[in-house]
Amino acid sequence: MILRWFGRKKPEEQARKDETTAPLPEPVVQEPIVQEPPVPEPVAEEPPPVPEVVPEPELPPPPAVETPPPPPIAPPSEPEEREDTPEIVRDDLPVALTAEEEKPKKGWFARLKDGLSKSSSKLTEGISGIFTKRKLDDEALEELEELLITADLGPTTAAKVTAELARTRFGKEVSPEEVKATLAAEVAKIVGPVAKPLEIDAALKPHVILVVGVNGTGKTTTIGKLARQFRAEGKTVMLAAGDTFRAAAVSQLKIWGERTGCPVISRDTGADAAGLAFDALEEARRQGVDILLIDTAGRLQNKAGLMEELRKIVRVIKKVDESAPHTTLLTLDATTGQNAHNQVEVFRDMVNVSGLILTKLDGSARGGVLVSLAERFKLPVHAIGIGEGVYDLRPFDADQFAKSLMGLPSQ
Ligand SMILES: Nc1nc2c(ncn2[C@@H]2O[C@H](COP(=O)(O)OP(=O)(O)OP(=O)(O)O)[C@@H](O)[C@H]2O)c(=O)[nH]1
Ligand SMILES: [Mg+2]
Repeated sequence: MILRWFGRKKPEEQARKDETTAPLPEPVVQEPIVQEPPVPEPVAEEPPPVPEVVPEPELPPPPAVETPPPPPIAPPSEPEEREDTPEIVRDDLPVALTAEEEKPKKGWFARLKDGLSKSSSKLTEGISGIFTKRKLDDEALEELEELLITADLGPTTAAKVTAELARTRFGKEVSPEEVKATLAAEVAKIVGPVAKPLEIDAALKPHVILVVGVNGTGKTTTIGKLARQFRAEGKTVMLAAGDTFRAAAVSQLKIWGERTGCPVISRDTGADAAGLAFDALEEARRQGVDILLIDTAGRLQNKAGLMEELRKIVRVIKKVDESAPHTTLLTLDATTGQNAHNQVEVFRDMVNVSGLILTKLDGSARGGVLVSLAERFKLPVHAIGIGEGVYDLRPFDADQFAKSLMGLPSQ
């Protein structure tokens, strides 16, 4: 049976209420696996006994992790030595859970609109500038196309959307409101086909989700947010700290594990990531958990060794379950604009990316990139991140996104 996570249609307030009040089931916590020397062909281990723990009643805020923006993508043909990769110091992560998680007070649409306000104000101000008391002539269309390109909608989308406006309104006086409404409808048409809920196959124990992406794009944070949502739905979740490259990456995931009541399988820094993934999958199978979320290292795109590591993770987990990973999520940071296109190309060729999650749509003026990604790659967009909080990941809704992007009300 396929359960559609994100698929429920409810009034916003009710949905939020359900989510915040849903009791988390009793989790089991797995002691981290003690590091073993890297093994080329990993072998399953007997796990230690599993203690019962009571989950935190409330979710404290996520760790304040400072990550520099992802570097520009270099062609994969320029391998660098792994040893040369600069270590990002993130050892200042909080270790104690103190404050309560701030639950969102505003409805989802309001928060989406707030989040996209930088992108939408650029567009709406531009549109008002072009169309106030003006006929839709060639010059106005050219200016509009230019504006859409600078808002990261991409040249193809900009041309298509502008042509549609010209088809119906050319030579007529159009108001900024009419232009915005037409553009929102066109954007919704383009992104509609890719707005697909993340489907979890309940028959799989576990459904394996591999999370990949350039460093700093939000892989670990997205895993934490997803884990909370799955747990709130009563599913059992296990996390695998596949970013064995940095000690801080493991501790960051462990914090998310504590916060969401999910066991975290980890090894020490430098351990073989594929071996860890193998162990985690065996353990998840043994415990019969519903979902295994595997975190991976960033900086893969210009490091042949690390790229190979990602492929090896996939190869090795297939030895346990030929159909795994069942979902491969690519996280993309919306603030990187058109660079996200290169990232999709690189990761799509490397692993079989099954869907996208656009993060950091809040505070970015480049939210339009989602439209050009949809147009070009047609990959499902499962969810969008609009903040660092555990509640700031939501299913991608084409209509709401298009309206928010154009600064229009939801109705
Ligand atoms: N504003 C905002 N910040 C986000 C969002 N998602 C993640 N972040 C922040 O982005 C930073 C990087 O997120 P991580 O989850 O550590 O990214 P990562 O891909 O795991 O990074 P590496 O482990 O270095 O590869 C953190 O400070 C997060 O809090 C989002 O949707 N909005
Ligand atoms: Mg990470």
